[in-house]
Amino acid sequence: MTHRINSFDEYKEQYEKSVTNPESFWAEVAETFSWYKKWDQVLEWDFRKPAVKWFKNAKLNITENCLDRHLETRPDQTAIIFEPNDPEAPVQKFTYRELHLAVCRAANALKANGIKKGDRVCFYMPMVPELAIGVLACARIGAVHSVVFAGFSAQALADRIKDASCKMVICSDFNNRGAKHIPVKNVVDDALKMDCDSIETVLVHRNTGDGIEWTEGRDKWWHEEVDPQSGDCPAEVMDAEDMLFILYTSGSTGKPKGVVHTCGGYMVYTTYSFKNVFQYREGDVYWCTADIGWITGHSYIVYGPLAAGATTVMFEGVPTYPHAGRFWEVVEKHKVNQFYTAPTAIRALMAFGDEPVKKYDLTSLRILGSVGEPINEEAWNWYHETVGNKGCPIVDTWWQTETGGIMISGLGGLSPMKPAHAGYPLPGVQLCLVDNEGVEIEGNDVEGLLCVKFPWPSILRTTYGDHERCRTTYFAMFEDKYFTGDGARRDENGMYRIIGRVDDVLNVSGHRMGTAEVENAINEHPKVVESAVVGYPHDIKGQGIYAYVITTEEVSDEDAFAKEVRDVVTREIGPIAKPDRIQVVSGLPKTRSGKIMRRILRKVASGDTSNLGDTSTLLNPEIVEEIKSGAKQ
Ligand code: 6R9
Repeated sequence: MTHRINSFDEYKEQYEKSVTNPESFWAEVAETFSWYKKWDQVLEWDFRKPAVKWFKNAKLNITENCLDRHLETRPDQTAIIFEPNDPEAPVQKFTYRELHLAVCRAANALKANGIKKGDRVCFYMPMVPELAIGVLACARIGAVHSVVFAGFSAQALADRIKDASCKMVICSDFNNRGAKHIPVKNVVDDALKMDCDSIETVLVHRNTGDGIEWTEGRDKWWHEEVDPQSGDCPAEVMDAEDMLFILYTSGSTGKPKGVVHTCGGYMVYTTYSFKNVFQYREGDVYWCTADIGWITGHSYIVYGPLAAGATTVMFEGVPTYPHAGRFWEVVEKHKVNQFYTAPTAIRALMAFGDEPVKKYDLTSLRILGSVGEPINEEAWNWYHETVGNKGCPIVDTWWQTETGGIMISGLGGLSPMKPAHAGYPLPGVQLCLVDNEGVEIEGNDVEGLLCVKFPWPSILRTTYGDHERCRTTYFAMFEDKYFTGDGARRDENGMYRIIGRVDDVLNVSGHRMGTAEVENAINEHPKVVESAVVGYPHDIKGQGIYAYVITTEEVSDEDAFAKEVRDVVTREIGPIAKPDRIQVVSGLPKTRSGKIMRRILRKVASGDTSNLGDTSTLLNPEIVEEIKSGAKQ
């Protein structure tokens, strides 16, 4: 396939072209895909509404592009390598022909169970091939998938099912994750007790074979529904702007947002960015360690790599099971060429030293990728020196659920690299930095709020069921710009360094979480009156969660109380949102207008109390001393 940039000069040329004539640039890229009907117009947009249409009136099916068209050129090439949690368990491989067949069967099973174009199907599953197959089966028939990370609680799952009025949930019986054995179907059963009236069917994939509860009429086995189906399932003709999926993500308010991506632009952009950032070549084996429950898994395990005809690895396990060398063992085993992971995993493995890395032959590695949060210099250097043996370029890829694909990154091996800097925008991505008033900050060696001033093909189209929320969150802050919520620096050479969120969003181990979301969960504890949550620097997680809690009565056993609070958060959201530190306080620092002054709470949480800044506007300045003296370290 064409459109792989081959030098930094070529990148500059392409970038220039993408800015001066975006429509012809993207039309040329889009020409390399298969469409039932081409577009009448490449782009129509208005950020004020927002309304963005790419490839207007074009018709396609993304699975034709991920599967069918490869049947002519690479039917016997491996599409997916599945590496199970247990290293002794057999590896499963699907060629493009086999994957096509599996997807068609699953698609027919969905149809047989009443799923039609436009219906929403929720997934709550481990990283097994059936997850990728199920997602593609939805896309095949035009159903909209909403994958919920299987670490979320029953409550969080129920909220997401209800928000999208899903008709079906697809889950597994149990999950194996490291040494853990997680009763997933059980969580689904609990969620469905919480008024999820829209659900008609629960399709259960037999993963471990352990006993589960069964609701006759509602629950069905995946293998019984899928296996007898025909392997012929014509792809539904989709408009380029028809919905492909919903993926929930946290914002600064308590309620997660259903970010909506559509078929045409998302396909074009994820494929284009995949090939260029990872410099994917025919025959390469590519591995992204993310979970398909996050956007990284959607775009860079499933859609981008498969549309590009790549071999993509799916890993069920965790980095440290059964030992801290597991990632490297898998790299050696499958001769992985591109490896894409998160800084939190790198930091966690770095703590085990070089020895678990050095045990394995990593000479197949050509490109290393990072995503999810800023990568600190120490982790960057270890990744580069120990894992990459100084011979593999690192691509530090900045992007978001809302952007659908990678926005800022080096192109593996072509672009200049600088630790902790994501680098330059991809072709088609027109960035700008603005000040608090929205005035653009020109020139280099400057810092500001990161915005994008022109649409790229995989920009979010709406937030499900609430378009106004999409407008106010992303497009109303600054006129005619998409606001990312991140602050960034542009260095003297124009390279971007992401500083982090400027809103009330935490980034814990690369997972986004709104402070309000965690506070709402903590407030469910019967003894909690009010709480405030902030992030603080954490060696492994990047950010840890620090919670300040006001209680109805005095707490005699703080440890026992902290455990109760963590249990409540686990129940409401999931274990990833558990506060690391919990401090009981008698009040929170508030301004006269009643706003919590988080600046002070952040400073105390990070142990930096020497200069708390101006506290004179506080309604209750005396509380600051109490908070300082009781700080948890
Ligand atoms: C893909 C993904 C998005 C937020 C984003 C930013 C942070 C992601 C980053 C990064 C610095 C990187 N982020 N990649 N920060 N350098 N390479 O992670 O999507 O879960 O929506 O998170 O993550 O703060 O705004 P999502």
